[in-house]
Amino acid sequence: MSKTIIVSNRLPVKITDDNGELTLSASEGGLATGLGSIYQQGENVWIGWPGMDITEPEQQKEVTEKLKAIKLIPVFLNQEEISEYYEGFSNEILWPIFHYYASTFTNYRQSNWDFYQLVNTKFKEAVVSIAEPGDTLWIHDYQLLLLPGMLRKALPGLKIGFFLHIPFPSYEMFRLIPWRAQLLEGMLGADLIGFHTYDDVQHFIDAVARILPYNSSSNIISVRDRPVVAEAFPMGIDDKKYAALTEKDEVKEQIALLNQNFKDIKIILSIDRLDYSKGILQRLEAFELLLNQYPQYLEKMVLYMIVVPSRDTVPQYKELRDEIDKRVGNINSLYRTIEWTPILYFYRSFPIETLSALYYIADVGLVTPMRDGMNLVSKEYVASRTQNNGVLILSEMAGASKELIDALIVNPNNIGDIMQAIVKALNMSESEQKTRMESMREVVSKFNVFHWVKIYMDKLNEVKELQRSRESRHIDNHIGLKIKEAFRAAKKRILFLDYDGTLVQFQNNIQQANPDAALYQLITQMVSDEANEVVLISGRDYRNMEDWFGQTGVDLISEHGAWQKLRDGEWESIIGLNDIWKVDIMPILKAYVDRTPGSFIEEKSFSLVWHYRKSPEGLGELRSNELINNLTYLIKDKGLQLLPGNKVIEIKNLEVNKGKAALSRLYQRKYDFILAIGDDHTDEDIFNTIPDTAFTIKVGSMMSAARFYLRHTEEVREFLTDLTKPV
Ligand code: GDG
Repeated sequence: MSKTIIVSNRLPVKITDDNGELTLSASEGGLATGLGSIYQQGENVWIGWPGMDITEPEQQKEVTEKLKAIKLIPVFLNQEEISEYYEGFSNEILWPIFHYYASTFTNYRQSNWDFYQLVNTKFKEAVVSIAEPGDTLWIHDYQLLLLPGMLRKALPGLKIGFFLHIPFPSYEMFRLIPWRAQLLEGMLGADLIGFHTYDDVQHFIDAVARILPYNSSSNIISVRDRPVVAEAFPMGIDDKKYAALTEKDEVKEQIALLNQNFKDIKIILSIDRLDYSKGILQRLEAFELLLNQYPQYLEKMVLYMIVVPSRDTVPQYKELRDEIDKRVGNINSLYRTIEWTPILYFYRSFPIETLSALYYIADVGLVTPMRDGMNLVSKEYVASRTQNNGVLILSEMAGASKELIDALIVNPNNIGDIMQAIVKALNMSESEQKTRMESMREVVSKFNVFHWVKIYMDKLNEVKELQRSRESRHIDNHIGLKIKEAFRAAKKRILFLDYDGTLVQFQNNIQQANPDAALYQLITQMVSDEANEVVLISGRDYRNMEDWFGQTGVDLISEHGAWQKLRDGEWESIIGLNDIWKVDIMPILKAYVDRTPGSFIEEKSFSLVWHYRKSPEGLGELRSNELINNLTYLIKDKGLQLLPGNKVIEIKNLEVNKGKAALSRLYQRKYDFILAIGDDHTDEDIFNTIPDTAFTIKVGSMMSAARFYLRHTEEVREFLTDLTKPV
């Protein structure tokens, strides 16, 4: 029976030490609730650090036993590992960079990195000791970015999912990390990489494109021959649990008490872990501004602020705590009256029942992080509003703002904006509160944490399926033999071969991708058999094709089919094609060349191509998108087509494509063996139009209509050499 293994830095457990007597209790974080449905079933387990420095072998044994009973497996870390890997690398390098808090003072300590690798290796060993073929792994968060890659190496067939709970920063931030390439390679060991938002996905794909030599098409990255998918899965909460909590007697009692204490006083609630990314100081500033600008609210409202202790061994967190203490003290001392204190501040955690009561009675939920992967507090507030009232103020920098669009969305840096939002919230009519809250409650309910787990797991299985079907279509010995048998049995064969990316690799300079001696030799071998018609079918200019292959005995189709030449014939173009449209398009392309260093125009007889392979990464893509937008309308009535290719955009006559050109060849004669090999999406036209009995082969690992796959140009050459070798 295959099992699922959850891996995260922390195990969902609290260990308390009563004079050497350890007691364990399950902790109920959002992740633990969501994944509870998984790890508590069958053989499934959860691997992680129990959260304490337990060094005594006897005690380790005891803890291991106790954890085993609740399906948890510990990875023990010593003090040095905790301080270097967890506090150092994870929380002083990754956390700030991923939350856009990098500064010139960030210290990229080598020892932190060494320990990060070491502890990830420790986790790997823990997984390897229990993983079996067919198992599924779900690895969580930024402390374990290297783990998927390490496991992929150790157990290549494993199904590995990874989820990042914090934002993935833009390339400009991410590139600062000295070990950026290794971190990305680590993540790409997974089959499915999940993020909270679409922006995170885009940032990740962008970083991969700029740092690693992998191609991607929309959200699928080809890691060597393995497609890896990056996708957004906004995490939800167990909304029913929060709704049900408000009905509990214990919670009702607390609600009654709070109502009594805050009669006629509006409560603005703020709950966070102690973290500079949560925008606590800015929130205080906005609140102070409100007290200052709107004296009518004095004694009419309170800010109920809970800050949960966290990472207080890290110096910045200690400083932050001191600063909060100071600010709260200042504000309270300035505005307090005998009967009223503006900020009720608690630096500790509370039982969930108290949170529930607070969520239930708070008139305003004030959630204004500077950056937050998702932010579950905002969703918990909404889920607890069973009366469909209350107002959520939410930072646009929280992942949750993408879903909870009916909140009052604010920029957390704009103190005035936050203040105005509080004023608006305090004055919002009940009907508006209801409309907004109902629609947010619907979102929170539909996209709850169980839904999150389900769609993630479904997708992971789907990706694995995709890889398997891709793998089964790769030409191995067995398939190779079948094709060879068909080849041998045939009397009249036709071979359509694309050139760039199929027979030779792409080069920065298009003229550098010229044929080498080995390729000419292969061509000679192929054409020496009278039964073979070899057709090189390319988007290149016909003069270029003539120079290279005019005398080799192959048939040539160039410019995607605009020109054709039989082996001993003359070049002929499709009748009726014109190029007068070039007059209109050329100036536009020239403008893009002026604005995009490294780009240039290639003029073919019936098409124009804008190349950006040599342009700075990113700028080329940006301009190419602009260009596409720019041209889309213009080409409509001109009978033209836009063809985005590998770092090129080609504008050509609509009626010309490789599929039509190939098909016209097939009309002329009967062939009993048809083969087509190509790598980019202009070749898909061939795969889609020629008969199903043809052997169609895609080079690379992108999605394709082809029946089979080869990995790269060398494999293509080996395959053709073997296929056509004289017997
Ligand atoms: C990371 C990402 C992402 C808070 N105080 C108490 C308490 N809490 C609970 C809340 C909530 C959780 O802690 C905090 O979750 P957040 O999502 O708001 O923030 P992070 O801890 O930073 O979480 C974040 C999350 O991962 C999930 O992917 O959303 O962006 O930074 O559930 O209720 N719980 C109890 N007492 C408290 O005093 N019992």
